[in-house]
Amino acid sequence: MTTSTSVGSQQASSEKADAYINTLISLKGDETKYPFPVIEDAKKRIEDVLEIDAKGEDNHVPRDPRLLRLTGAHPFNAEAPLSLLYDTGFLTPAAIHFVRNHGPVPKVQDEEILNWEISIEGMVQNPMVLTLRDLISEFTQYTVPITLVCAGNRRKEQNMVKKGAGFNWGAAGISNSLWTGAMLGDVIRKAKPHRKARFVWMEGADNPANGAYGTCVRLPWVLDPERSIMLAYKQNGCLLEPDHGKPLRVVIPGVIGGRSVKWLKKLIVAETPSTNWYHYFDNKVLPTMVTPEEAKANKEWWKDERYTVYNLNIQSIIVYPENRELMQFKDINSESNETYPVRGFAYNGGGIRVGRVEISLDRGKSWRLAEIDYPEDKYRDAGIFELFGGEVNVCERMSYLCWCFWKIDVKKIELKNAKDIVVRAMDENMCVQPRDMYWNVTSMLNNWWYRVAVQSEENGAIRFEHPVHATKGGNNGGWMDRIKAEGGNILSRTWGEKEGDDNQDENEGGITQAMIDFEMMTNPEKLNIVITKEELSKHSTETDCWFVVNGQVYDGVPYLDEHPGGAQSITLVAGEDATDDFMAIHSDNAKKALAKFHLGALEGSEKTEKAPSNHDSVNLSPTFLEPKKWKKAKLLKREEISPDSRIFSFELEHSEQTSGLPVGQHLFIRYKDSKGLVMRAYTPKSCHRTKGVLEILIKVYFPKGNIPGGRMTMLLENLKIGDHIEVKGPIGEFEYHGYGEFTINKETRKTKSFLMVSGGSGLTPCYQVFKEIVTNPEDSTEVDFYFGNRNKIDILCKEEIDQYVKLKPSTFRVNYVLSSKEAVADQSWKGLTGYIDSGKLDNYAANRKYKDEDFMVLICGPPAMNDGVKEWARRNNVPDKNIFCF
Ligand SMILES: Nc1nc2c(c(=O)[nH]1)N[C@H]1C(S)=C(S)[C@@H](COP(=O)(O)O)O[C@H]1N2
Ligand SMILES: [Mo]
Repeated sequence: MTTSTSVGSQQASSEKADAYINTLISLKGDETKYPFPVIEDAKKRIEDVLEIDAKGEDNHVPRDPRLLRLTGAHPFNAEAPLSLLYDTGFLTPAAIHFVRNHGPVPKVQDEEILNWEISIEGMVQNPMVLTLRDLISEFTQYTVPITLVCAGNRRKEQNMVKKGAGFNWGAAGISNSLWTGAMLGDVIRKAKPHRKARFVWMEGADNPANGAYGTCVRLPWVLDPERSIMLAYKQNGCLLEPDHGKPLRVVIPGVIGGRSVKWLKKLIVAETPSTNWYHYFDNKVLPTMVTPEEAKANKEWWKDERYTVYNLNIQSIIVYPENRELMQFKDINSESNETYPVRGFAYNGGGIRVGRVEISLDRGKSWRLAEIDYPEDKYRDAGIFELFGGEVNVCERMSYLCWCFWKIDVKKIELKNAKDIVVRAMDENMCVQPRDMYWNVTSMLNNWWYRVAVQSEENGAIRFEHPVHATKGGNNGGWMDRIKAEGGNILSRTWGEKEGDDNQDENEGGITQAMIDFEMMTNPEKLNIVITKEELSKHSTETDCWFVVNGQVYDGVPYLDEHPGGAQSITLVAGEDATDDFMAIHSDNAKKALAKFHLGALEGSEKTEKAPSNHDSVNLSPTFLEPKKWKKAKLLKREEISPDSRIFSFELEHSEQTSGLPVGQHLFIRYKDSKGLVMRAYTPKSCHRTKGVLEILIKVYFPKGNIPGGRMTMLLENLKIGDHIEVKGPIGEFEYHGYGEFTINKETRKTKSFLMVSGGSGLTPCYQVFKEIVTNPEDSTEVDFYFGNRNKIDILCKEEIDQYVKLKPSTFRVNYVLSSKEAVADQSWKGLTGYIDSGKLDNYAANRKYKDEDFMVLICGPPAMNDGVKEWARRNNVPDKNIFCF
């Protein structure tokens, strides 16, 4: 063990120590003469204690006011604004390095620094106590550029989907500094670990809520120079700042920040992982189905070391364009080649290099390779040299411990035409960032594609939106917030954006793959032709072969010559049911191709059980809907009840006919145009007693800028009076019979009271049920109805609902909840504001008369709302069978 610094002495007095430290600080040179990035923090240090800290336990800790505080005043958890972090470059000054403190910052005077003691104990032959002075003078000192990242980086995105156990990090819970100190491996080696030892436990001097902060790291990693695990006392050439572990901390590159224990006091060598509270209950990625309730109830999840996070995962983030950045197109036409540099950073764990960074402007259909700059390589190329009193030897290892920067020029016109920019990185192990979020209860290591949405603005400009905006509290300012407010599903294929053909989110409840397949594989004109089994059996030869898929008969002859699987695969099923084989191996295209050869429905199959009736012949049936047959209905009337909602009235077959739709069930509407078939589920507004017409209440999703509107709602919007649509039903698992009696999943039960929660156009199923209750003077079932909308103007059927309240004021209680910023600020609004969350529902629960088993929860809204209500109900021990989501 050699000491590369010539200064330092075990006998240094307090004054000598000061002088010594000053020499170390002054070792910095002129930045311009280095062929790699260097920082001189001493000149940029922050001196002032902020007002917010002055009264608290951290009143001795100076902080940079530019850092965004992510939690309350204390403990301090903060990140820099994303663009500030990026603009600052490869090395992050201590002042804006992210901070994650679990408790108050230990107070250590400068005079005490060199006498700071750490103990090395446990499974070692030479247990010892070392002062920082010993550490500096007895061990080789190194200066290493290292990126630290908190495991919770990007957690806010997960919390927007579903609130987990941690606070909201944006994407700047990452920083990169030059750390100076001894290698932890050198120190542990000197203590001589036993052969059976596998872990090094670490403990800090801080004393957060659950005892001293502690965790562990694997011993073989500690001993591996490629890992470069350090005991650092300097950051960017200066003694550690209080927030970053003054006077001594562990720095573990490539591993989540949570293992890099600050204010280090104790090292314990052991055979098993740490038993510290923070090691068990922090820094885990539990399986995605473990809910907050389950994680709380069942501590075994936390003690399972398989779910402990050590290495970071591959990550890339877009910095520019920034959140809310506006791009104008005044002087740019469609031929313009003017480009914009899309750029950001990437990092990875375990010392594995980021191998590539790609962006997509078409949601992952095609990708473009970005250029990557690795400033760490400049250190590698510079050989061995001294910096800040430590040896820089990046060239001696082949691991990658720092972030890198990527950039790609994109034509502005392409950005204008894109719906979003997504980025993904892949490491040298070919591990790539996933498209889908791996939601987990601690919301850690979130690394799904970083998506910047492109929104059209007035005058042809576009505005960029990051997923979230890092701030304490409010959710404002990112696309996730916008999608939530619109009632979209963030996790859908289109990230919840409503847009024509791509849109999978617009009220598609109840459509099963089987229904989609059925549409695809049949010719509507043949559906009413019944083919007997006898007839089928006549076509079972090698030259004349029919076969059956899903109860429909197809002609196999045209396939004999060109079937990719050979003629035999057809003749083998001649005259037989080929459903399993066909469905197992065929693509959607093959399924669609089958429709051409559709001959009819096989006798006795479910599609033919009902006598086929002709659309055009007069039907004197008392009810209109048939569950297995599409029926035409003519548009009679279209009423605009708000700027974007309509009531469409369709004519039934005769004036005495009712829809035949039980209360609480829905129906399908389909419409065919040149672009194909669209199908959606709706609950009518008219009731099962209404005669002659079927009224459907619909919120229209209009196109916005270059984003097309909702496919079905725009088709309906453009229907002319007299046009036909097709309907089929009823469908649904819930039916209300009156007097509290209902059937759910075929079981009939009774309740005294309903809690109904609807969001936006999710009104209709609940409306059906409460209307039935309220308009029957003898039905005394109680109803509490929570109705969430953005603005007052969006509240569908408000007047009617208010009328119903007047009918039964003591048993029908309505709570309107408005979520838009304007509504929240509106003093004249007397109803509730915000989202329908546990707070509001707890209040309901407190006033409720009935016990859990006597009430029934009905929900119909956007997925986030539905999940929230379900979660609340489960937490309040409402049995699952008493919760129903339409
Ligand atoms: N003693 C101690 N060490 C600690 C913590 C802490 O609260 N106490 N927080 C950990 C976490 S979760 C992270 S992400 C890093 C953050 O280091 P920084 O604040 O220097 O950025 O410190 C880790 N070390
Ligand atoms: Mo962390």
